[in-house]
Amino acid sequence: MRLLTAGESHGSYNVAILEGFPKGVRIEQRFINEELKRRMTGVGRGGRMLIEEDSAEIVSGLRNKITLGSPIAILIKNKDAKIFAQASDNLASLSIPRPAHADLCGALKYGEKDLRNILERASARETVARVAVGAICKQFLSLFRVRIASFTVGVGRVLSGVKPKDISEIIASRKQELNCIDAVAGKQMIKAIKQAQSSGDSLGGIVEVWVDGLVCGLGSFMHFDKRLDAKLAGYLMSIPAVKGVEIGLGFKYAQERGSLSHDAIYYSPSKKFYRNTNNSGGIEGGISTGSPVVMRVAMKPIATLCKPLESVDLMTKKKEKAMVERCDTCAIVALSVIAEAMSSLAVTESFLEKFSCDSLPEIKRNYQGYLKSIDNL
Ligand code: EPS
Repeated sequence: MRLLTAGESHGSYNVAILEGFPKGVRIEQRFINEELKRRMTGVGRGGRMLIEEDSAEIVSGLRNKITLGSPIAILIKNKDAKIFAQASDNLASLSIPRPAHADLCGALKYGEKDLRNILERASARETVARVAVGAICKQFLSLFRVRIASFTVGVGRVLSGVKPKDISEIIASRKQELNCIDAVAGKQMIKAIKQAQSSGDSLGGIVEVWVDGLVCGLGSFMHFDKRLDAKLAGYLMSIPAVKGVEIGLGFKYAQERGSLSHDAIYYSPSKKFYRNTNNSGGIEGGISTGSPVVMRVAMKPIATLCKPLESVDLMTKKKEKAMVERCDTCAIVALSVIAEAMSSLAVTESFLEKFSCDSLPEIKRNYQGYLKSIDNL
């Protein structure tokens, strides 16, 4: 599969084109819109989310809700459109870059004096297109009982120590305002966000994503870019503001002794091969083990500060406060939804690599045949 997204933050539309998605899969636009709505929620979002009503329009690749195997094109309209491909706007030019945003490096790289021509594409608004595609992939994966869910582990320095028993507990956490399964920590996180908001500051955080129901055997050690962990980490790192990804025990794995941390292997005729622990995070040798894939994603604080940092005007070279348009304080719930979407995309790609990519009946045949073959090993 190949995904292409297009669109400026305040252009007319965000666009996604997904090529290589199999034929014969029923897609509900309603589910895509539910995911887009989830992306807009959470304490700490800024004024833009009060303006937008994100919803997807699928304009090609389906007939009567069933995929045709042709590229799927999706449009998401920006209500707050103020720049246009064929009409001039009256927007003032912007010249004071925000630290931590793409403003300065983008301007230097592209030889640009008006920072609007950089920030429009660098904005995290682009993730609406990815969430729409993630919702398509989730619908495909659900046909094979694969479920993807996430929860908030931390906001700033407030961390939750609660570990979920299974993915159902994570799905239930969506009812919480901040998507946190630890109600006490969740309240402290909300308080931290409100405090940051009132002082014009911003916060980052950590989310944990689970992919449950994958069979053993997705991804490969045969070549570096076929590794499932490498693909997932790359896709998660491509989310704006993400600075770290861990799989399983992650950085803590490096501090443990192998004898105390590797997942010992057992066998019983009913369970077949199994493990009692999942420190690998469901991936060994770049291949899914059959245990849930568990990943943590760390996001830095939002770049635009209402109480701006020092910067320098590109035109005058004089010291100035960084520009402020509109500020989000924290986008941790959005990160959860986007991380689920990128994980769905990565896993679907590996799934199609293993079981073919043309039509759903063929994929189902290959999948069932493979399950039989590993059972009989
Ligand atoms: C976003 C839309 C943007 C920001 C935010 C994410 O809208 P605006 O720039 O019009 O306020 O709220 O952008 C960023 C965090 C960023 O880094 O650019 C959205 O739809 O998610």
